Amino acid sequence: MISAERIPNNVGLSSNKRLQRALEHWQPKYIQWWRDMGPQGFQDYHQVYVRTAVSVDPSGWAHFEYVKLPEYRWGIFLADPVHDRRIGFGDFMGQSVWQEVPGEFRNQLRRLVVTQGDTEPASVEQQRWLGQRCPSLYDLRNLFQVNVEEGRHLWAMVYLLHSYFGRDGRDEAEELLERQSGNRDKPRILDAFNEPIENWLDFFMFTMFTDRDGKSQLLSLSESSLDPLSRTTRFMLTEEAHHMFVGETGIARILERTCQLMKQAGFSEDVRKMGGIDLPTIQKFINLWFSLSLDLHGNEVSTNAASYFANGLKGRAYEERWDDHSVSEAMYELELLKDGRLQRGHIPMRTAMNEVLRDWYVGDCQNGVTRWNRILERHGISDRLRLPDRKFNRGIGMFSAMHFDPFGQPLSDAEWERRKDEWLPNPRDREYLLSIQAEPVYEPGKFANYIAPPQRGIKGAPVNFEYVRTEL
Ligand code: BYC
Repeated sequence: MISAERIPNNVGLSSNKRLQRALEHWQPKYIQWWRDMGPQGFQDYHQVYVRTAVSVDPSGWAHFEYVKLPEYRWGIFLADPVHDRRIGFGDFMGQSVWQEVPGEFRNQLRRLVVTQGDTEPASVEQQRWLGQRCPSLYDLRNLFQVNVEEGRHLWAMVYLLHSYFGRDGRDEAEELLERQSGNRDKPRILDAFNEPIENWLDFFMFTMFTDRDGKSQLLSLSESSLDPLSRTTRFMLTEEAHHMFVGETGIARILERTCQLMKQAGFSEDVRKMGGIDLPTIQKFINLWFSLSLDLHGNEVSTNAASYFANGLKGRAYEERWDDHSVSEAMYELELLKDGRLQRGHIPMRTAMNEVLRDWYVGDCQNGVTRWNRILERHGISDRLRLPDRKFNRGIGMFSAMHFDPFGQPLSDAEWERRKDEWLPNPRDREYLLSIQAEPVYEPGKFANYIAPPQRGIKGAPVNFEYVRTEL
């Protein structure tokens, strides 16, 4: 019998026999998946100083302890209910929110929950080798914190599938453990979650840009008329914030170190000679992960998105900040690619909801890049990092039909082939990064040469705290 203590929760698990039975069936498969596909080499002997959510109030949420990863207590939490919550947008605006899934929207809602759920284990799979190349114990612990929380996000979606989608939901929950990132026969659903994350620059960019798409999507799902989905995603957002912190500060620390090395080299030397990561390489990884994460917002013109909005399934980020919540007449202006030519045009705003969310996302990413540039400025370095144009390197949406440079200028196929290595990581860049990450740093307080230490440790602990310890 699964005890409520093993699965911290605020969904009344101990009195819900049906859910308990469903989870009893699913949990052993999850643990087996974690052992097979989770952090490689960190399953049995290592204890990690992680936080475990034991309740949704701040004191219970920030509960820290040493745990062996497969023994982490993955919990199920919903944000507190909002009294008399009403549907805030679309055709049913003003009506009471739903506590059960309406039959007519069952397929659409299931698809949204499954797509969201699929990304969570995918990211753990993508990151499973990074522990073997970590720049410090502090970073190793952060990686595992992110991993266990992605695992918990999977639990959150599986809770919804088991509780609200009957037999189909149970089948989907099993399949979430069967698809595998990068597997040719059974890949993960969205493309970015099949890309390898083989080095720590990939990891920090992923947590900066791809987890931020998690934020976009969770913000829009937290507006949903399906109240359990809204409450689940609202709590997930609090965890997502830490993942983006890991990404943004990880890159900030690399930049700090790169600037120090550039100065030592008299501003002229290639920092690779000193074991650092040069700014052009950092820019290429921004280009890659930003463009992959733009794709995760879907097509610019999407009837799916229009219908999600009309039916109240998925809103806009911070829906309450908009004036018009029905959006039945409004038009949206955007750049369109028609017959191979770029032109500005207008489309009904409901069909542009993916693009509206992407606008929010681009703004949020830009704020992060601006903060990174302050580090360069502080060191008196005139180079600046930038987001590439949103047409660059797209695999989804209308701009995927053509090639564009990072400034948004169209390119012929031949020109793209000739120049893409200038803008995206090439095999030599990847080889170099692996070469400086070949030896993991497991000594407390020590950091790899290419990254500066953080300004402070975790939860008041010093930077040289033993965040991961080996029990042998
Ligand atoms: N890759 O009408 P469209 C996170 C397909 S990340 C492959 O635009 P829609 C996290 C689409 O399936 C957040 N295929 O689609 C971060 C459809 O195919 P079919 C995850 C794609 O549905 C880090 C066709 O194109 N959250 O949480 O409007 C670590 C038509 O496209 C892609 C969600 O996904 C793609 N990128 O928009 C851990 C939220 N994009 O069926 C976690 C839920 C589109 O016609 N999902 N297609 O053959 C959604 O809201 C929507 O599914 C999407 C796509 C916004 C993703």
